[in-house]
Amino acid sequence: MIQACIFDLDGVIVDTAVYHYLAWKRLANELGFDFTEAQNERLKGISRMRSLELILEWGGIRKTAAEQEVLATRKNEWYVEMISHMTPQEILPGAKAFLEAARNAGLKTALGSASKNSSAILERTKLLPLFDAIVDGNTVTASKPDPEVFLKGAAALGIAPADCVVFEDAIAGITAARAAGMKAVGIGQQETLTGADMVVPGLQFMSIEKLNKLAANS
Ligand code: B16
Ligand code: MG
Repeated sequence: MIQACIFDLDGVIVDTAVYHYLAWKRLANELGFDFTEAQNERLKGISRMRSLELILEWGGIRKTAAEQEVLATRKNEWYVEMISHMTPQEILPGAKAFLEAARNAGLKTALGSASKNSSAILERTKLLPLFDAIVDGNTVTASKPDPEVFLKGAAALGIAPADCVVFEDAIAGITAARAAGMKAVGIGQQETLTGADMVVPGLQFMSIEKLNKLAANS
């Protein structure tokens, strides 16, 4: 029986990809090379340090670990400045309504995100009270597709992994959910999110009825 919903943040609840893009682009430009939107797409769901490694690789630049820390901090300062202006209007369509519907149906809710800025984003968008637990880049050591983030979410809620459903927009997150022994609802395109138990274009297309059907089919 489904007892909990665990949500990825970026691409599921809000879309801060454009802010990541602007901050990474500024950093790349300062280092003397460009960074495209297509490259930014490939960083969705990927941790900050791994994203930087990939960007430096694409720019053909080598930096020591200490220099990488400085660069990542710089990028993050620009990103944090941008998200500090976010408003509830930036919540993706249907996300708030589905969170409320899940809670009204007696389900527990948790966040399972790679971001270290998730609390700031949830505060700015006023969604923090709708989550029973927050697990993010500050509490997790292994990145998706490792299941750690979702297993910690289930543990924080006190719910068995088999009774949790994960909502994810990145293929690495779908893989992580399956590895955790959870059901996975993909948010995006069917062709991209292979491996998900079900795919919807956005949470406005999700309902408790569909969730129950998913449970009945397993
Ligand atoms: P931060 P998610 C991910 O969020 C983003 O998709 C990814 O682009 C970002 O690099 C990562 O968080 C880390 O974010 O720099 O804020 O710690 O999709 O896992 O909610
Ligand atoms: Mg995501």
